[in-house]
Amino acid sequence: MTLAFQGSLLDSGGEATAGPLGSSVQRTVLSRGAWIDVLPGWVRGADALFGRLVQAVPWRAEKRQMYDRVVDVPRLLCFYPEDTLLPDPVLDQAGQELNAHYGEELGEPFRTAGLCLYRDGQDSVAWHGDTTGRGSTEDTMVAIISLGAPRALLLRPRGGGPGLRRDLGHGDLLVMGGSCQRTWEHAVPKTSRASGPRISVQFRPRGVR
Ligand SMILES: O=C(O)CCC(=O)C(=O)O
Repeated sequence: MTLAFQGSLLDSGGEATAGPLGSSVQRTVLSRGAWIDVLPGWVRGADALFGRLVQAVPWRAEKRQMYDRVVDVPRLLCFYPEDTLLPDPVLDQAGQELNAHYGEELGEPFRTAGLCLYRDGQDSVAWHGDTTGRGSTEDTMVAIISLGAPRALLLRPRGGGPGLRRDLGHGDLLVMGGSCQRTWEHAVPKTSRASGPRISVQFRPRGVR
C-alpha cells in the first residue's frame, strides 16, 4: 500500500522502541469515575514503525449495516486476538510495558490488539464507547498508541457536558480508564483539513471490545 506520509521533525529516526512508562504519564480525572492518561511521544522512532505497519498488517475494509443500507466502514482494520503474534516486535514490547505499568491497577493484562488505519481526513470513527463486552458494565482500560499524522481524538460525557480533545500521532499514548467506556464516549471525526494517514493501536483486556 502506498500512502503519502510526512514524518515528525521530532522523530528520532532511530530504531523504534517503547520504553518503561514512568512518572511522566499525565492523568486527567474526568467525571463519574472516568480518567485518561497521556504520554506524548512514548514510542520513539514511531515514524519507522508506522511505515512497517502500513506494509506488514493485512488491512481489511469492512462494511456495516446503517439503517436500510450497507456502507463502507471509513477506515481499514485488523484485529489481533489473544495469543496471536503481533505484526511488529515493538508492539509486543509496548504491550509488555503497558502491563508492567498498569497491571496492578487494572488487575489483569492487556491481551488483544486492534489496529485501525485512517488513510486521510475522510476516514473516521463515530462517537462510541467500547461497550460490546465487559466495558458496558465494568471499569476497564483501553490503551491507544497513535502513529503517523496526528488526528483529534474527542471525548465527551454520555448525556452531555463539556468534553475534551487530544491531538494524537507520532508515538503518543492515551489510556482510557475507570468507567470511561460506559460513562464517556470517544470519536475521531472527519476533517476537511489536509491530513496524512494515522494508525491507532488499541490494547484491551480479555472480553473488552
Ligand atoms: O483511532 C483511535 O485512536 C480510536 C479508535 C477507537 O475508538 C476504536 O477503534 O474503538
